[in-house]
Amino acid sequence: MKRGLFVASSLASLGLSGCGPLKDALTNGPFHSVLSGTEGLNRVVIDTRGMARLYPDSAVDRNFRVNGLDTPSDDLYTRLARSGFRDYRLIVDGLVDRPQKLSLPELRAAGSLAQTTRHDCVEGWSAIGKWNGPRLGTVLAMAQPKAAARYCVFRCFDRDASGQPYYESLDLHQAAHPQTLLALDLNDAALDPDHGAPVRLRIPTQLGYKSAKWVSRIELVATLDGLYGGGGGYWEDQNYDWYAGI
Ligand SMILES: Nc1nc2c(c(=O)[nH]1)N[C@H]1C(S)=C(S)[C@@H](COP(=O)(O)O)O[C@H]1N2
Ligand SMILES: [Mo]
Repeated sequence: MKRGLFVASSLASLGLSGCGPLKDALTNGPFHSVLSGTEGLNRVVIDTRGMARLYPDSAVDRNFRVNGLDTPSDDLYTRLARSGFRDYRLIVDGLVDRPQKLSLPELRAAGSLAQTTRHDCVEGWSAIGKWNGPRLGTVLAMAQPKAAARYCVFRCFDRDASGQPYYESLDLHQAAHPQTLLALDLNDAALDPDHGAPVRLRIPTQLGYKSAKWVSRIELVATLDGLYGGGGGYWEDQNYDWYAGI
């Protein structure tokens, strides 16, 4: 087992999250009161003008660390992966006028932005990768969100040991940030299963847990209430901040 997964699962068995200790320091320490006091301001600065730093391709970490829940091994995912995800369709539905079912070639045709950015995990490690794929905003626009839509929810193929699915959410403003991608490639190769194949969210302006891997469906909703724990994400339901701007 990879060390990160081992640490995460042993912490989980203690009832602590994989990103727990540092996260506790961030949410309970003095840093947090500074953050909460200026959160409104941060939100404006980061979401409308703030751009994540771009790195030269020479800075990429060729062995990009793998972290989080285990790569899905259920029948559906295994079958899709075996055929090179030929039968995969990304569903975009919910509060939209034109629900979409997009194949990988259709997603590639929707745009291709190459972006070398740093992924920051709340556990305290970072890795630089070159990501490539269409902007999330472009793909959402294809589905024509209705006026009542406020968030997009990312449903993923993976589940934790207790059967709880991983999910994440962004508001439509964060989703439309020009650096928010649906990544199809990492370091010039199609995403491998461990890094979230065939499609993962890549949002370099927010902490790593927001960048959902193995995305199967994006649902547009008016509220996050009533969805699993109501926190808007797998880790958020375990008390991580929904707003994870860096
Ligand atoms: N579906 C899914 N997405 C996920 C996770 C996960 O467990 N499941 N872990 C998150 C966390 S905490 C991190 S740091 C990154 C790890 O991405 P990597 O394995 O490509 O490094 O994925 C994020 N997205
Ligand atoms: Mo993370």
